[in-house]
Amino acid sequence: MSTRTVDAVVVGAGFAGLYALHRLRGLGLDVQVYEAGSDVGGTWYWNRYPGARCDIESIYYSYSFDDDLAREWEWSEKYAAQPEILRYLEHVADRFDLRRDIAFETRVSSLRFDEPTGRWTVTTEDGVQVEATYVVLGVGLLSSANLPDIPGRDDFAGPVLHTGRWPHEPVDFSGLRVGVIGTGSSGIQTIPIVAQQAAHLTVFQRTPNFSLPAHNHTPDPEHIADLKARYPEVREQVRTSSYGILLDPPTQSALEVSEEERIATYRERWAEGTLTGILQAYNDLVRNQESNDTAADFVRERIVELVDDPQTAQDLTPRGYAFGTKRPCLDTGYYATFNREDVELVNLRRTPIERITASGVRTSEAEYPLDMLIFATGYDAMTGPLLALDIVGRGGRSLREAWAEGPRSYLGISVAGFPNLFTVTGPGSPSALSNAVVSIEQHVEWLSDLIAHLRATGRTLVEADEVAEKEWTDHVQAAGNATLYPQTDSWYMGANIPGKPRVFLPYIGGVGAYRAHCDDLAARGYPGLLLR
Ligand code: N01
Repeated sequence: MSTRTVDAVVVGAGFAGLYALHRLRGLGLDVQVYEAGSDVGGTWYWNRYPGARCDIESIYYSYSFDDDLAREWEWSEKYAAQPEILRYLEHVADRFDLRRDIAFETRVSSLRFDEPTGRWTVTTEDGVQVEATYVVLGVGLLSSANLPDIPGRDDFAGPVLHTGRWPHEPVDFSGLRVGVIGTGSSGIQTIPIVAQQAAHLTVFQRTPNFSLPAHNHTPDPEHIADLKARYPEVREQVRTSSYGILLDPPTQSALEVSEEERIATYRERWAEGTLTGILQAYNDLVRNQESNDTAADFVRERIVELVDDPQTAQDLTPRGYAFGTKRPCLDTGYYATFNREDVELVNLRRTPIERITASGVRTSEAEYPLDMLIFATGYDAMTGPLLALDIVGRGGRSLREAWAEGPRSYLGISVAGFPNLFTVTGPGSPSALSNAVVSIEQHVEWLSDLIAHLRATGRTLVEADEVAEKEWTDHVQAAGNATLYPQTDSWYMGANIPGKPRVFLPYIGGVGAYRAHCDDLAARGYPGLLLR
């Protein structure tokens, strides 16, 4: 059987893969997309747990590449819930006729670079092979579910769910004793909803998180009309901002203003209900511990106000790490949920889990009988989804070998020894520290312009130069080391996965500055990349 040859293979049909397909098609390329799910959506296809919604305002957490799409689509909430975001992505797939080039329920199992032909052989789990000149990996940052190896994990007799692999059919919690392990963004979103239905909910918390109120609501039509009326200007502001959202950059240190002024500012930001409002109130909150303490203390005081039982309030209060260095959460009624009689918090720092049994969870202190267990235990972030693919580049060297001591990448998009392969929002790019959709668009546009440049100049191969890759990788670490992030155990540092190298995974230089740097490189003929 002859192997089909295409210009490009795209892996994943979420925000990244869909836009990559659209853009590469626009260059006249023959593109094949592979997607493990049965439809488009990526993260928003898999994360169907109750309460799942974005925590960047929907008006910005959407594509900006098509003015008509942006003007016509109406979000029903400030922070849309998962079903609406999924409908949006389905609409995009229909609108741009994307599905015809996507093979669904098809997981890529390996990618091999063939030096003589300069092409990638992409093999799927069902054995189909295709050859491609370019490979675009749009596999997401947070798509490799982490199911921690807790003793007895497989012994539990009832249903075991992971928030990132939620069933398609509705899950009924009525009358059930439900346990949730994990209190990151997923846990914090789902816990209040599960609590409303379950007979009893036990929350197993290892590290308390800083969570801020979303104050979600129907968007003000006048505000939306105003944004849409000046859409090109708004889009430009978002694209050149630090985080990919509209926000006036802070100019002062938290320590430059009086305590009274600071508290008033934090109160205002708390009332606004955004993920970044408090963290971006001052310019040194992620760099200076003393400044950070002012914001952390403010949030801690709010937690104590919201939770009735003093011990539970203490257990829910984060301490020992800087506010923002573990990704903060945006919630709807999270802390108040612990005021319910039928909700119990188990502090695993005081009483660790000893094992999961057939009928529940046993800690060092007690046995918690359960009918259903939900793992909200996160992901092997950023590198996990890439390393799950068996990628072998030039000279038979695998990506796993190349990244054994942590990811190395030029701009977070290209890796030395892996020609014509692009990692959308890969480690070393702003990605996780930004509105992912804005960062995705920037990467997809930049890489498709690069491919257009190659074609226009008669080149067939592009690959990161090792020296440039080292310099960029060092720069990413230096930028991270100038902040408080590396002091905290978080998925940004790979610290949530046993044995994972501890490096700062995203680039903290800011979306706008990063874009300007990438644009400058493009204008100068792509120094740092070897074009052959
Ligand atoms: O995962 P997490 P997540 N025993 O890694 C705990 C994005 N997101 O799925 O902190 C007991 O944040 C772990 O404890 P600890 C967003 O970027 C966005 O919630 O490691 N507990 C932690 O409490 C987010 O940051 C939205 O001590 C264990 C939790 O599980 C990222 O995805 C919604 C454990 C995992 O928290 C990941 O969020 C959802 C163990 N063995 C997700 N192992 C939006 O709102 C882990 N934990 C857009």
